[in-house]
Amino acid sequence: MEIEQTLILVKPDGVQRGLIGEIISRYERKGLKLIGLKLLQLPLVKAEELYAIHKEQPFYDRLIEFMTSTPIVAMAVEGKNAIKLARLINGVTDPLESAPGSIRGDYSTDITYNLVHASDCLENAKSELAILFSPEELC
Ligand code: FUP
Repeated sequence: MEIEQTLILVKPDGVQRGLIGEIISRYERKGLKLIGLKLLQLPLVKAEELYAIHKEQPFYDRLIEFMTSTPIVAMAVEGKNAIKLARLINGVTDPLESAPGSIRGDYSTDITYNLVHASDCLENAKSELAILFSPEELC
């Protein structure tokens, strides 16, 4: 049972739809602890860094344009198995597969406009947290 830290983003659609509070409350209710939180317009270079692994994918340009279009909320959370739990709370990427009760299962019908991001492993959680937060910004 590992205490982990992970990065979660409320994507532009979540902010535009007024779902910030609803989304954050789901991680809090589960017992994950917020240790960093901010609203920002994601700079292009940071979006490219975050999604570098998808650079060759056909959806890459649309994804980058979307993620940099309007503000996002970035949060750092901490807890036992936080990385896996955050992704369970989010639901899987495909809206046809995401379970009711998950954020995507309850609120999203589109594979790109899917409301949230959460790091998928320890190594990526570390590098993604560093893209969005300086050490002084984490409590
Ligand atoms: P996830 O880990 O669930 O956020 O999803 P992935 O890392 O597989 O994909 C990252 C983002 O790419 C998704 F959130 C949305 C976007 N994407 C598409 O737009 N189309 C696709 O077919 C797959 C992913």
